Amino acid sequence: MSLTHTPFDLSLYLVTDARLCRDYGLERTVAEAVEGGVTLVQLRDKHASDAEMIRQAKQLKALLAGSGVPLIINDRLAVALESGADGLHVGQSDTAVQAAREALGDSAILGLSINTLAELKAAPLAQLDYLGLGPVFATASKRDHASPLGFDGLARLARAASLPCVAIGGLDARHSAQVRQAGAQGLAVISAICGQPSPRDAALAFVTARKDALTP
Ligand code: TZP
Ligand code: MG
Repeated sequence: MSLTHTPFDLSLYLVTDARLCRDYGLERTVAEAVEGGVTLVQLRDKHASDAEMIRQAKQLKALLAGSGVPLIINDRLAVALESGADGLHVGQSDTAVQAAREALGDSAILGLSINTLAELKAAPLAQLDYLGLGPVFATASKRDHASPLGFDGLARLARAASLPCVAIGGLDARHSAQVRQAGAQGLAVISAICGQPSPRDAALAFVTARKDALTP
């Protein structure tokens, strides 16, 4: 099946954490991070109600209008449907991919978290647009995360995957080249941008690292 989804670029994928963004504010963090070079934003909130998350998603959607940066919702299908977001990211124990695709339609961007080759084998890839591979390293940003893959584990999964992949977990700008060498299209980050003194400069550091890696 070929999906006619919204175009997206996994190069620098910001996953939000409202608590980490507290000093700066979620909207300002996202606005500055996009100025700095973030290419995709995922609204993730393990504490907010659906209603609160829908309100936040609508605000972020308005803020991102015209930027070409899509907004993806973590886990909550109802929020993705209600808020006009561009897509949904699900974990292994969230809404089933098939059900999410049916509810969201073909134009939505749909991503799935993968930590093992068995999960990759079992994934309904034809229903998906991208895979999140991780965690690459242990991280305090996700409770009870799966075992860290390291760059070797990341490369094994990225090589076996027939979809675009974004790496996640304990990453910062210094990891840009190794992540790409491992075969992932980009880096997904929370704490390397959220809660940083300047989210704009933090995002720019990834863009600079990428340029440096591409310059012979
Ligand atoms: N999934 C796997 S690791 C992770 C998620 C949501 C957290 C990534 O946060 P950080 O701060 O970039 O390590
Ligand atoms: Mg989840």
